[in-house]
Amino acid sequence: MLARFTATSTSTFFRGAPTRVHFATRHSTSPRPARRALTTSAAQMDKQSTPGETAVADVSSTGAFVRKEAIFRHRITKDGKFPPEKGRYHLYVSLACPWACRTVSTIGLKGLDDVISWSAVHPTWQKTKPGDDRDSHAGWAFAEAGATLSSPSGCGSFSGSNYESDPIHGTDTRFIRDLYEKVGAAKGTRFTVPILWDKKTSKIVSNESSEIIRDLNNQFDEFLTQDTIDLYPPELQSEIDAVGEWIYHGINNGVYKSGFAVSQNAYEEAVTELFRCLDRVDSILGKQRFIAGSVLTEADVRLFPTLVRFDEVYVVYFKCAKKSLREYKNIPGYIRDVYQTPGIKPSVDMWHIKTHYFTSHPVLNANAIVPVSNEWDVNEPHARDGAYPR
Ligand SMILES: N[C@@H](CCC(=O)N[C@@H](CS)C(=O)NCC(=O)O)C(=O)O
Repeated sequence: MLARFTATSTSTFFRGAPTRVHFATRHSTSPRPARRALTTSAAQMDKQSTPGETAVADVSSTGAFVRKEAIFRHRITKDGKFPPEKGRYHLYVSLACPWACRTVSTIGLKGLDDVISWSAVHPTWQKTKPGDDRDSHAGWAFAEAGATLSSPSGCGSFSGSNYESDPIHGTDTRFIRDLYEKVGAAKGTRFTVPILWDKKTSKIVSNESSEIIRDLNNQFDEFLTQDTIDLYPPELQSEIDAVGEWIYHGINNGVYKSGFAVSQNAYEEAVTELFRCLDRVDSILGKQRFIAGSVLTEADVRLFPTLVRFDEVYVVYFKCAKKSLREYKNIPGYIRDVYQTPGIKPSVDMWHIKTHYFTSHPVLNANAIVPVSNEWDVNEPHARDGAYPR
């Protein structure tokens, strides 16, 4: 019998009914000690090698995290191989992944729900070749709504809502990796989300969020019955591109460079640059409402997902601990302002976020313990519609 306790979340971040997270202690009270010893040693091995060939393994000789480029880079264009069409494309996402959540919020902001479908995977990574001991890869898994999964090394049991089996291929695909293998992805490809999938040709159009959101913004407006927001307006494009550049390196990817570094130097370099960039963001947000000007743009869509999970995950898990965001002057109000913008809420699910990071990488968090944290109320008034500078 496993000893267990239940934590019930009342978080304001959670969508729908309160979600229960069940934690099971690892230590069995089974009266069969020989069998128990075997199970424990198998789990210990997994903790050192899992999740195998993923971003966690992408470090340089100096111990710095170096992100691999996305491989699938087709674009949606009227006269190209992948033209805009209503109902043709599906987005595979994880609600934990900040890159994937940009695509979900773009769908919400633009009002594209009836044009592009999307579905989310379970937040806890699973072994993707469960029968093969030599393949230690763990990654995104499909699971029926409400199904319970344990960490890749068998710790805990995690069930919630807002995930489902593959709505396109059914039980034919168990993992996101299966989709990449279906299209013959080259060896060494990282099996990442988001994926923009073409249902007509059974191909991956793109697995690069920055390009997917650009295309969602400007290629599908003809299918909309109502006026829609332009997230990349001509007059702000150079500013959006300029801030996007340093925010990507310093913040979006900066938290990963901090969290996945395997040397003190690489970690300190990343975390120092991260907080330099966060100070810069806070200072800009004291002069204008949004990061590229007075209106919400693609630059906010890219920045927000990193900020909204920062205090809950990155401060603890990625050691971005110099300061939490709630200590800043302008960033907390900005997070609330963006969160409360119509269309954004479906892209924020704190159960998915916390469950994913803390339970998916045995090499970083062997026992898959999810910390109890002091979530802040993102529904509080943001008070950012007044005058600037402030
Ligand atoms: N460049 C990609 C990065 C996507 C990415 O790194 N996704 C992570 C989740 S946060 C992932 O799926 N990782 C799987 C792995 O590392 O194997 C984008 O922006 O779309």
